[in-house]
Amino acid sequence: MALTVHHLENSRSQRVLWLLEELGQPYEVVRYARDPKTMLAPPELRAVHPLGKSPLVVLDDGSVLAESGAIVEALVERYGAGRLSPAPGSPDFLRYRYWLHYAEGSAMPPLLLKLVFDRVEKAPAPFFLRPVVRGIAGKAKDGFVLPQIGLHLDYLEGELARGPWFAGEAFSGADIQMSFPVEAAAARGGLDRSRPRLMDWLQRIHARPAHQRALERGGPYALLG
Ligand SMILES: N[C@@H](CCC(=O)N[C@@H](CS)C(=O)NCC(=O)O)C(=O)O
Repeated sequence: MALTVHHLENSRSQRVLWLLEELGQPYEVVRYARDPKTMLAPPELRAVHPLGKSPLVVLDDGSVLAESGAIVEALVERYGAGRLSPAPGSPDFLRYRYWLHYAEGSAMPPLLLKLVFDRVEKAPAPFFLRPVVRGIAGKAKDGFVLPQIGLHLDYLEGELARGPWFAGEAFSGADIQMSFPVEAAAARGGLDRSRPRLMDWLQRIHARPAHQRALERGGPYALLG
């Protein structure tokens, strides 16, 4: 059985294709389209894992991996042979593991809230409720969501002053895992040229040949900006 990536269009699973391209590890892709109204994954993905969320990877021994940070860690461990990870036990390895967790555990929640409140603001509502709904969404965004996104972006901009890549001098799986929140921030979280190190990092990751090969395997990816 070949290693298989269950890939939802425009999603976090783009990172897994990119990682496998960086590793030169052969894999198969099963593509899924989002429901155009809800943007959710189709129910078929629940046959692979009960949550039906992407990415999902089925290893050659049939084990199913979910949760992108855990997937990146497991694939680098299994196929990396020392590549894409700092030496275990080194200070950079601690940073590497930190970013694998931080991307989904800390960076994504405010970006997801921004997406949800943007949609609430635009959702159809009876005319007499519209000002109330928009007022609540606007207050949540201005009072909490946008300042939180700004806090994270300032932090990340500062971290990239320590070295060219998130886990130090070498490109690693941490950069792959961090790509989704930084791309989401550029697409809808206000990340722009005022944070030049993050923008430069984005340019450098997008220029990698493996990143481009992954786009060919995964299909159009709207988060590239
Ligand atoms: N923290 C999880 C999040 C998984 C997740 O929410 N994936 C999104 C894709 S970006 C998804 O499948 N959304 C469609 C749905 O929830 O139906 C991870 O990093 O793997």
